[in-house]
Amino acid sequence: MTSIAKPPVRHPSSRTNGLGFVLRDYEGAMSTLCAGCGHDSVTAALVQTAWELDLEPHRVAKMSGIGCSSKTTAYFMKQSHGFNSVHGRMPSVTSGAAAANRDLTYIGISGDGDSLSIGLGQMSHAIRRGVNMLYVLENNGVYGLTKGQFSAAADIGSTSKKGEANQQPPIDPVLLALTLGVSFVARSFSGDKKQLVPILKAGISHKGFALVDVISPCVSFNDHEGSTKSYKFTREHEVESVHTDFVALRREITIPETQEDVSVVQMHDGTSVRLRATAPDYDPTDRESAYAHVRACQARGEIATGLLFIDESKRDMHDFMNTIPTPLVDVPFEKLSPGKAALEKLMDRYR
Ligand SMILES: Cc1ncc(C[n+]2csc(CCOP(=O)(O)OP(=O)(O)O)c2C)c(N)n1
Ligand code: SF4
Repeated sequence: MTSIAKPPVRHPSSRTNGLGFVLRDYEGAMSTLCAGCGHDSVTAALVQTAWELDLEPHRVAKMSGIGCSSKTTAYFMKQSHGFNSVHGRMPSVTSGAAAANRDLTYIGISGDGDSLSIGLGQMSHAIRRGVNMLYVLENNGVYGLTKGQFSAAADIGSTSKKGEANQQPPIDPVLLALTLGVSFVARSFSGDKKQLVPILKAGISHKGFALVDVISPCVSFNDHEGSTKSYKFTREHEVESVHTDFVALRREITIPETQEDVSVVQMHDGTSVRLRATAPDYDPTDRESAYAHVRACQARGEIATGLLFIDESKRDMHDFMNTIPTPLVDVPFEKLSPGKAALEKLMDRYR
């Protein structure tokens, strides 16, 4: 993402999306992160995702906690709602917001420190509840904002900038989410926009909790030889589970019969996509094999990326709680709060 303020003029030949907006309309404030920080690449992917999905900015709520990662929400979709909460508390604030207004698109951005240390309980319960949100975990293996302490995602033996080796086992957010019953989980790399954008699109379009763990190197404190979250290490150890692409729900597009490894599919907007099934035996709808795949990659010192698991049975927090279809913010106050007399009557039942 840019660290230089750009003039707010629109080039006459800029492409517009279905709402008539250009890509720049989905940008946010100027980034204050270090030049080269992976989090800024995630921002660029989010800008692209929101533009391509024709998201209406005023129907989006960007939620975050504290950390360099949590600043991301300021750098995209400047016309959207946003809430920058206390360190680790983004999931519960989002749960509350989603309970009150089920009609907004919730995009939560967090760090590995924010999510896996102070916010571990919060993230776990948002997964259990199936809060309908995209949860992006910008994972750099350190606390960037507080200058490079090991986070709970740091691998055993990976070193700090000064050379000290981490002794404690890491928490893998993908394995944790699978165990907690997550209905969508994927992993990607900030340096791989081609893979990340379709995954973010799929995560936003998924009904229920969608976790996207993004390896997002911290160039100031964790991009050195001994790091397992550096650009170099991630590029060398990435293993894509299946080639991922995202097609929005419209008229059915079928894959043409072909003898080739690559299928060319025509899209609604006139463009075409090339699909290559890299791992034909990988089934992203089987929780057990997703778990086994991530563990096997880990054992080989590899990083499993791509869409790792999806369950489209379409149950989210509102289904579990059996709430009404109308967002609570649109329900008249008298209905939401029937008054003192009704409360007294209810309390009488417990006396
Ligand atoms: C309650 C509380 N405890 C500790 C802190 C200090 N603190 C600020 S950000 C942070 C960790 C940030 O790490 P991470 O979430 O991984 O984000 P990054 O900066 O690496 O992107 C900590 C410990 C705080 N702000 N509030
Ligand atoms: S300290 Fe690290 S995480 Fe924070 S902005 Fe700089 S590179 Fe990014």
